[in-house]
Amino acid sequence: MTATSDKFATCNLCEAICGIVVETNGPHIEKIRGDADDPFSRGHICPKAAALKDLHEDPDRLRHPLVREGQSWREVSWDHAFDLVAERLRDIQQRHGESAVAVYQGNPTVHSLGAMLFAPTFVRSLRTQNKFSATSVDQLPQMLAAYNMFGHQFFLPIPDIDRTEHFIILGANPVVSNGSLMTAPGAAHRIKNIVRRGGKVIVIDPRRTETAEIATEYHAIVPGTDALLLFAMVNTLFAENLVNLRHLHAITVGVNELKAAAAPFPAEKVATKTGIDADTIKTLAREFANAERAVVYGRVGICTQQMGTLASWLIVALNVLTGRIDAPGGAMFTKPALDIVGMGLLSRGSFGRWKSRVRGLPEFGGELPVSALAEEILTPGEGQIRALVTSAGNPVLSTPNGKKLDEALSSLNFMVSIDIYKNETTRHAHVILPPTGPLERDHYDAVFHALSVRNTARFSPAVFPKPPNTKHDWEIFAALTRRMSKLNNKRAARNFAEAAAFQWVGPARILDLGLRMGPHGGKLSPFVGGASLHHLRKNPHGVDFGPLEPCLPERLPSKDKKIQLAPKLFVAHVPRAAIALDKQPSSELLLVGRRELRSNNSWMHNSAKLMKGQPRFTLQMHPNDAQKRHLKTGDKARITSRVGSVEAPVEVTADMMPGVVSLPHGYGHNRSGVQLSVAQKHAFESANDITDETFLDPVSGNAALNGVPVSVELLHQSLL
Ligand SMILES: Nc1nc2c(c(=O)[nH]1)N[C@H]1C(S)=C(S)[C@@H](COP(=O)(O)OP(=O)(O)OC[C@H]3O[C@@H](n4cnc5c(=O)[nH]c(N)nc54)[C@H](O)[C@@H]3O)O[C@H]1N2
Ligand SMILES: Nc1nc2c(c(=O)[nH]1)N[C@H]1C(S)=C(S)[C@@H](COP(=O)(O)OP(=O)(O)OC[C@H]3O[C@@H](n4cnc5c(=O)[nH]c(N)nc54)[C@H](O)[C@@H]3O)O[C@H]1N2
Ligand code: SF4
Ligand SMILES: [Mo]
Repeated sequence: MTATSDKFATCNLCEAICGIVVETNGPHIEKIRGDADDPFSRGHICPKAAALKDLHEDPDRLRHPLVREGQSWREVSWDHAFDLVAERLRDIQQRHGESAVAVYQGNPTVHSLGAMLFAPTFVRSLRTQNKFSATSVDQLPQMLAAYNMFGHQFFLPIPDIDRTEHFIILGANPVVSNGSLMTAPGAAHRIKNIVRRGGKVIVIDPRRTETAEIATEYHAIVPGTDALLLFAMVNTLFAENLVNLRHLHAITVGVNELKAAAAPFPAEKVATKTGIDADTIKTLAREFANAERAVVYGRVGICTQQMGTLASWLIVALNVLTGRIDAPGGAMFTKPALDIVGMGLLSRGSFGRWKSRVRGLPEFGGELPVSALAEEILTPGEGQIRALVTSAGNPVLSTPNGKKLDEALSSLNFMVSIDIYKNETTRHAHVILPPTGPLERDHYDAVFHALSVRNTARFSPAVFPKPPNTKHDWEIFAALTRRMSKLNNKRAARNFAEAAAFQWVGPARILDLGLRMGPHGGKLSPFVGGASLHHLRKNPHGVDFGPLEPCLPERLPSKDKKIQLAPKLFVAHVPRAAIALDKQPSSELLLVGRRELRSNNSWMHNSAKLMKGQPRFTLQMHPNDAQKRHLKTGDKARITSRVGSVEAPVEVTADMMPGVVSLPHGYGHNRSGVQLSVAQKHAFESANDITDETFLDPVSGNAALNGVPVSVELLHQSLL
């Protein structure tokens, strides 16, 4: 007889942070189901949760450090690997300067408490200006907007979707992505509830998405033109006297400057450019202004495009102009148990303190745009990058012109990857340091509780003990930090001391202190209740602190306690948007991305469970565009951009706007040296082999992964 037991845990694959129950039998997983007692996710999961079993058991997942010599890999001891890494990085820094070592941090970093707490000290110990991350292929414009408008890059307004009556969604597909910068487990259900309450849900996207399917209204928009549409909405609000800042009146500056900025963009002028007629635009603005509780929200499709910063700015601006910020049913701020913004645990941000060497792209929050990474490695001269540390990232598949970066990585003098797989990126590493998997370590969502539609907290102790001779990510970072922190100056000595102290204390006790000192905490007294690690351990399904509450101006991070409605940096770029009004439409097709429920960026394709069924790597295309090119569903097409070509089967669908085609990203597992046996059977090609590293949002340097001009031609016809 074997005994099964239920362990309560958290799915860490996406921002929805669903509570799960892992049914274990000794070291085995019998089943993973949603935790119906979780007060926040209430049993919701998606198919990816069950794939945590595949990930946990995956024979391809690395568990011990590997060193590469030529094409062959051998296992080494942790100490040997750490010493080797520190020795090589230091040697390169001594010979070529500190910035000769670059670092790239990927998305799963923010899904790990250990990495969140320990990676920053390690990155500081490198003392390099060449820091990159997935931020600049994702939410950078929204952070730049928050930094300029509220005074803190992480003070991000969250749509209060459980109480709104009017939800406008641009460039996001929460039914599939499960929500982003909007932690809302069961997002589809929450959106359906808006409709059930008699509210409106309006989706604006070049593709009639799964979210559009459950919305009350859908408008197709030409990729990259959202800023024009939003300007026209702002313009309508002013023209029709619909501006009403309500409670924000006393704490907002720049209303007149915003009005002037929007002046060149009346609805009539932007209609043909955006593909949305003038009456519809005006109605969108009027209904939004007149709704009882309303919010505009935008995400990846808004950020990763040429006018990403302007669009991100104008979304916040519309919410301010109608008094929706900090109002129930509008865009609100969290008060998380671990108050990463309020307690000053994260830096406010910075912009343009330095520029990338080759193209002069601006620093943001200490990082440079990743679109510049390949050229910084490939361009000789002083300041050239010669070594790279990657951590939880797969930039070869996830950043623009992946082929060029692929080549660049193979030219590095040294590369180390902290990663659980030998994949398209880490195959170039000389050393791979694999941390424990998500079920083998304690979990707390330091970031996503702070971006959530409710104030909740959940601590999930590791489901399984750490396997022998493995290390947690935080242990890897601490070990490397100690080796990298030379004791020859005060800052390095402090870094060393911090790393040593942190390592001794460990993430759980740091979290406990943070929870106690936070807004829901019981402080240091053992007799006062409130948030603490002990309290969360006693409530393994999570603790609900209730809906988001108004908190301005108290929590407003800006030094003058004001919301800046027209930041100078953004206003300076308005003429560029005006030029777009006069540009001739391109005869080419515009490529956009899409996500799928059973896929997670580039790295969950090794789960057999998720890869079952019809191949999902298809080029979606409108029937008119297909007909013009003599293409039908199933035909193989070649898609070509400035930087290269990929091949994909065509899927003809009226869901696409004419003139726009869509490919999912994260595939392309056919590169040699990859150890992903399931993914290699579903290799397909990488959409980022045709996205363009020179195609950018020029304000922030964020990659414009959407709206990329491409041509499409028939390669061979389907025999079916
Ligand atoms: N064309 C196009 N490109 C895009 C996007 C798009 O919409 N279109 N989206 C962009 C977005 S939003 C993002 S966030 C980026 C993501 O970009 P990245 O973060 O660079 O890529 P991921 O695919 O998330 O790769 C995650 C890596 O982390 C590893 N990993 C997984 N779990 C762990 C762990 O616990 N510890 C460690 N150390 N490693 C781990 C995986 O093996 C993998 O190598 O991609 C971007 N790229
Ligand atoms: N299943 C699944 N879930 C995920 C992920 C995943 O890979 N798979 N990734 C996670 C990550 S890292 C993130 S950041 C989030 C992203 O979460 P979302 O932002 O919700 O995700 P996407 O599905 O990329 O939605 C982007 C939408 O923008 C549209 N779009 C493209 N260009 C434009 C444009 O110019 N204007 C407008 N208005 N729309 C445009 C696209 O058609 C697409 O529908 O999802 C997370 N959740
Ligand atoms: S929506 Fe799916 S992937 Fe995201 S946390 Fe929930 S179960 Fe995990
Ligand atoms: Mo992302």
